[in-house]
Amino acid sequence: MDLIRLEQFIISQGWSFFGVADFKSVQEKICTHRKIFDEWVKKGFHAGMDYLPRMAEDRHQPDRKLPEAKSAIILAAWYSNELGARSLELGAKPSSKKNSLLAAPSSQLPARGVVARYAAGRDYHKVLRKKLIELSDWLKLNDPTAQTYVSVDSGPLADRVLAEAAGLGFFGNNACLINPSKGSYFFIASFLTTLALEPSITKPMPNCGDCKKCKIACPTGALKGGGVIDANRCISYLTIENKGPIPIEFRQAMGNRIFGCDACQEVCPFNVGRAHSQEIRINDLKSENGVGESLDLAEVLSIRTDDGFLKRFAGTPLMRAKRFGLVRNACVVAGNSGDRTLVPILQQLIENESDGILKEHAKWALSQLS
Ligand code: B12
Ligand code: SF4
Ligand code: SF4
Repeated sequence: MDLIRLEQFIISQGWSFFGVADFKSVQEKICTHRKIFDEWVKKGFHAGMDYLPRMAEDRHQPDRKLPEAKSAIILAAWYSNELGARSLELGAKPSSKKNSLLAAPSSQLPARGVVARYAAGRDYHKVLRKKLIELSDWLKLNDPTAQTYVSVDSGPLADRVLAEAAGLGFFGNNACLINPSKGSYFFIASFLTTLALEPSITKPMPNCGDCKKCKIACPTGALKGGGVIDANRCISYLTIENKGPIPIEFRQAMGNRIFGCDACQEVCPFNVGRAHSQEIRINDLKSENGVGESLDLAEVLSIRTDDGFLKRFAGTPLMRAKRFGLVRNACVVAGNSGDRTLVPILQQLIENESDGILKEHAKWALSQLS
């Protein structure tokens, strides 16, 4: 396989950077990771994400997916730069429920909820998977003996462990994979092949040193140190994966984050000042082609049916939360907003909604606004 042509094809597809790892070295890293993963699950840090331990066997034996795998190509795509959504500024820990930073600038703009940067564009699973399949077709055209297996995020592969093995970055204390010269606002996509490709030359990586900025900035105390996260406390988990209520103790700390959270990345010195090296090269991942950086709370609170939700959010990462999750989150953000113009919409929600959990969240929001 001509590596220069492979690289040219990958770059022409819009990937930001990539690395190649020898499959054996990937397997070794995954063995070390298994202990960390099992310990994490034993402590219950996976919260309600039962699919993680369920997929554990496949996840730790990637050769089950492609028995003759010899190489892994791990690809990174920027989804934002540090100039994107600013949940830190707008959604900082409220010191009181009347916090002026959280309030809508009344009479001017409708109150809005901040969408985490990774979710502002089109659904990355679909966008990146399509690119991986194109890459697979290209590879097979060049070498018909090649077999491949592709996965982005939801597949049973430990994306960050593979990315670390391919030299894309190091594990930060904020539990993200960080590229030392570029930062962490990138998706990771994994591509296994039976072709024996030349592995990338990996550079020695830095580490976090004495820095604790992410731990201090985390509004809910979800970072336990050493890159370990307790998902039960993480706003990203609570607003996206969680199928039940948002525990009362975390509601004020959510601030105006309606979907996901970036606080632990926004303060990271590896991201700050790096906007120039975080150019989004795949158009569908740009916020102008998706839901954008924030949502109008009144609009979200007025979505009464699953069909209405589908019409508004089809093809975006927000589908993951379903109508239930997004309306639940919007109630919490409304309660934190200080914007009393939302009171009638919340009252209507209480009257017309059949879901008891949503009613309770709307009541909580009203109590915060009264
Ligand atoms: C479950 C999951 C979550 C959970 C749990 C998060 C977590 N940190 O584990 C929740 C819902 C909270 C979540 C949140 C987010 N997620 Co998420 N998530 C995943 C998913 C599906 C599995 C991750 C997992 O298995 N976690 C369990 C831990 C134990 O395993 P791990 O993350 O693979 O590895 C960690 C440890 O094992 C440890 N480790 C491993 N080996 C070693 C060795 C040493 C020496 C050390 C010190 C540590 C260490 O460090 C790793 C990083 O923490 C992956 C996709 C995938 N298939 O891997 C995406 C993924 C991790 N998420 C991603 C993103 C973008 C996010 C958010 C930024 C979204 C947002 N803005 O809201 C946040 C970030 C929150 C955070 N600070 O981590 C990206 C991360 C890209 C990157 N550059 O790191 C991924 C890789 C998706 C993708 N393919 O792009 N996510
Ligand atoms: S995503 Fe938000 S809540 Fe989760 S660990 Fe990072 S700062 Fe904390
Ligand atoms: S904020 Fe500091 S401690 Fe946290 S990941 Fe970045 S460098 Fe590491």
